[in-house]
Amino acid sequence: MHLEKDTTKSLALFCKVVDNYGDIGICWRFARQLQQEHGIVVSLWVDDLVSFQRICPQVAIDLEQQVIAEVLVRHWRDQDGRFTVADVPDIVIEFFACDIPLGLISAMAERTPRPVWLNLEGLTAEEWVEGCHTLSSPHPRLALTKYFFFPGFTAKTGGVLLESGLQQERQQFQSDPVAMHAFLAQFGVTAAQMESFKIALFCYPQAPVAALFEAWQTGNRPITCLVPQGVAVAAVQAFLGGEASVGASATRGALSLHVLPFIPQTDYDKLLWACDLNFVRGEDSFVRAQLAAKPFIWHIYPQDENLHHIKLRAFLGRYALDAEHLCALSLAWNAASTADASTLEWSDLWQQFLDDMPKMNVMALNWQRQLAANGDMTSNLLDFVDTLKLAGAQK
Ligand code: TRH
Repeated sequence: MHLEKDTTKSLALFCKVVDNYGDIGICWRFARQLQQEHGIVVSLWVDDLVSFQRICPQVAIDLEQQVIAEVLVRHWRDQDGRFTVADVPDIVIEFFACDIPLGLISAMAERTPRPVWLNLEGLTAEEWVEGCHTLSSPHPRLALTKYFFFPGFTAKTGGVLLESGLQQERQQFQSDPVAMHAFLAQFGVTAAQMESFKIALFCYPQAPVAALFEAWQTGNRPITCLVPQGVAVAAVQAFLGGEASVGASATRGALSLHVLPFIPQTDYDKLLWACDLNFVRGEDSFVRAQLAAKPFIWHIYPQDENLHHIKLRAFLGRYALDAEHLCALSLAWNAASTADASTLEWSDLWQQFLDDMPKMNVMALNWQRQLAANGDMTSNLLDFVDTLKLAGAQK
């Protein structure tokens, strides 16, 4: 396959789905932005089309290659592919240290000029990232250098994925109650529930959802909780007293629950924008909640030896230093509290958190502005590519 054009840059992005939807979620968002906002000819190589289809229903899972939103999507089946110099694009990106095919690396070494080769890393708020962002790693045998690109929350990192029109689109949607209601009404949210405190729930199965449902149910503020299908299934079924199928809903005490379809990624932002509070997880929904400029609780992807607790605290240290109740609920949600889990009073944690909403709304808006001030990750990455080219690093 030949991707070169005279003036347009070409780029191949390699994505291995380790788990769930975040890997392809990030790569798909990134690929579209590269194409739509920078006119780059993008090939997205992905090994798991089934996961991809869940966030992007247009994906046909049986095709070797297909074009979606002007991105060439290629099913990455194995490491054996044969590549010639003509197949090598200007930029090659491996997401999260996935090993790209050896045949491609050999062809990359033979191409003049060499392609820019980047490893796009995972997002963390830890400080060490600033020291590792854009570091180079020369290939042990070939005349090729790989560079590490770290997304992040400070100006010394690559920033986060942020589409150019996003904030305007969000503000427009959030200032249009009719549009917000129409969006939520398709999931069964009534006019009365529109006036309640609305929560979108996305988390890993081990989150203490039942404890929180209990606190919401017995609280005095009406709550409408929207849960995409497949999320928190055990607690949702227990609350509903039946299958957690799309369209199922129930009200007990102050809590009304609706099970939604898993929403296409292009619409997921609207759910976050329309709710008062978002529970998110992993990496991509976590970033989208921040860009929604609304308070959120993050369920971090679990790692061995509770390494994720370090990452969670690093983030809270940047985001929520002055918000003790947000920190307390976030730590409890992630089983990272110093207190014994069995002694946690969820009703108190929740009520204190809720009382802090006005302050957290301001914090969320300021944080979103701070992220935007770091520049968007895609532009930052392409600027870095240009600096490498200017420095002749790819000759
Ligand atoms: O799905 P996640 O848990 O994904 C990941 C992966 O597990 C990955 O291996 C790990 O490295 C990473 O977390 C930290 O959570 P995430 O990152 O939020 O991705 C979910 C994607 O699904 C995101 O692009 C938003 C999208 N989504 C929808 O499109 N519709 C929906 O209804 C929901 C709930 C999510």
